[in-house]
Amino acid sequence: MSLSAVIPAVIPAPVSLASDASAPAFRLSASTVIAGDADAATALARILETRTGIAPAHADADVAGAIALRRAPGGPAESYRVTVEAASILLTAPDAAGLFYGAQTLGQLLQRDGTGWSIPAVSIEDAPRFAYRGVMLDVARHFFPVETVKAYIDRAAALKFNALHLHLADDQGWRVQLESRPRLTEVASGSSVGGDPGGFYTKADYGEIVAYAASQHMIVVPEIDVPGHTHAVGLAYPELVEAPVLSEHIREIVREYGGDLPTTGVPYEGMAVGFSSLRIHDEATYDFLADVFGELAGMTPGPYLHVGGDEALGTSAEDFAEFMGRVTSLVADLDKTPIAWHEAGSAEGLDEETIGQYWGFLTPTDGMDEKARTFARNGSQLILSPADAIYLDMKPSPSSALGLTWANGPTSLERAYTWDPVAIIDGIGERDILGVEAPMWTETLRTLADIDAMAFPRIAAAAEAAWSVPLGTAPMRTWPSFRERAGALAPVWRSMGVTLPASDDVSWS
Ligand code: TNX
Repeated sequence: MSLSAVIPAVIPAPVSLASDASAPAFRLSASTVIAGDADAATALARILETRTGIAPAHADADVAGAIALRRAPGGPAESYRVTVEAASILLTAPDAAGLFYGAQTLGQLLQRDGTGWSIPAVSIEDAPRFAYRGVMLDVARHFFPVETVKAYIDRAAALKFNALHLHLADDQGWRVQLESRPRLTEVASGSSVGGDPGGFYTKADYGEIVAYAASQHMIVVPEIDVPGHTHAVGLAYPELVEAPVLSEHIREIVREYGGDLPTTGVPYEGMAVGFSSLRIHDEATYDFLADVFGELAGMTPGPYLHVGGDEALGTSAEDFAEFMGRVTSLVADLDKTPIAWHEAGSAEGLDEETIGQYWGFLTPTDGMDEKARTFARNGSQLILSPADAIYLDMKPSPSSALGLTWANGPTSLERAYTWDPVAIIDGIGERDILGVEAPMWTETLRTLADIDAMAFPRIAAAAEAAWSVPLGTAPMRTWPSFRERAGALAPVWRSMGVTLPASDDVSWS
C-alpha cells in the first residue's frame, strides 16, 4: 500500500499529524459553511473553490457542522492547530498567518471519492521552524508580467513560504519604475536575455504585487543588485558605471552560452555575469543609491531591502568592501534591514545588521563558508540558498530543455531534499539562520509554464527545509515520505494551473 493511502499528504510536513483511517471524514458540500475569522474564511473559500468548485458561504458566528476558524492565544507565530471530525472542523491559530497556513493544509487534505469531496479525520499541530521562508524570482534576465508574479505567489503561499524576493535589476534590464530616476525604466528596461522583450513594473504594478503578496501572507523583498550586475544602469546613467571588464572568465561564459561580449551603452542580452561595476569613488553613485533605495523603501512595507553584492568581479576587493559598507549603512539609515549575498561577508565595515544570503554549495567551496560566518559574528543571521540543492533553475535531469547546470547540476530531487540547514556551514547553528530561500534565475525561462516546469517538485523540497522539523527527526521528514507526499499532491498543484513536468523522482497521482 502506498504511504499516501495511509498518511494524508501535507507539504511542508507538519510538526505532528495524527490520523485515524477508520474514523469518518468531514464531507464538503454546497451547504458547507465557514464560520469565524473573515479574512481566513475568504482565503479558505478560495482554496476550496480552486480545488473543488465549491465555495462555502461565510457565517460570523459558529454554526453546527461548520468549518470554524478562530484566533486563539498561545503557540508560536504562524502556528496553527486543526482537528477534523465528521461533524465539524476546528482551526485555531494565534495570528492571521497561522489561520492562513491551516487553511492551506486543509486544501491539501481534500480528497475526492465516488460520492464527492471530503477531508479525512486528522488532528494536526504545526508551526514553522524558520521565520523567513523565501522564494526568489529573477524578473531581470526575463521580465514577467504582474499576473505571472501573482500566480507564483499563489504557488509559494500554498507551500507556506512568506517572502517573495524580486531580483529587480541586473545587467540585462531594470524592472521597476522610480520617480526619482525615471530614465532607468525609460531607457534600460527594454531588453532581456536572448533578445526577448523586456518590460518593467510601474509603481502601481509594484504596489499591486506588494498588496497581493500581503493578502497571501508574503512580504516582498526587492533587490537592486550592486555594485556588479549594473550594465543596465549604465544605459540610463553612463556616468555612474565603469567600462565592462572583459576578463577571460567573461569570454569563457560567452563562448559557452553564445551571445556578444558586453559593450558600453548597448543593451546586454547575454548570460555572462561579473563584468559590470558602478563607480565606487564617485559621490554621484551614492546619490543614485540614496534615490533608488530611498524610494524603494517607501514603496515596500516589508522590513528588508536586498542590495545584491554577488559576483562583483569587475570591482577590486578594497573597492567592494568600501562600497558594501556604504550601501548597507545607507539602507540601515532608511530603517530597513539590508540583505546581501554572502560575498559581502568579506567586507569590513558592513552594517552589522546585514543579513547574509548564502548561495554556495552544500559542501562549501572557495571560502564561501568563511564569508557566510561573518554575518553571524556580526550578531546577524543568514538566509540559506544552497545552489546545488534548492536553486530552482538548475536542470533536474540531463535531458531538461530548460535550466542551467553550473551548480553541480543536474540536481536530483533527492539532493534537493536530503540536506539540513544546520549541517552546511561549520559554526552556523539554528539561531544563526533566519531562514531558507529558493531562487529562480531566469536566463532560460520565458513563461509561467517554464517557471512551473522548473519549480515543481523542487520548490516543495525547499518549503520543507524552511518550515519543517530537521531532516530525519520525524517519520514524515524523510526522503521516501516526501517523495510519496509530493506525488500525492499533484492534483492540488494541477488545480492551481500548474502543468507538472515529467519527473524521474516522483510519480504524479
Ligand atoms: C549565479 S548565485 C547568480 C546569478 C545567475 C545564476 C544562474 C548568484 C547570487 N548569482 O547572477 O543568474 O547564477 O544560476
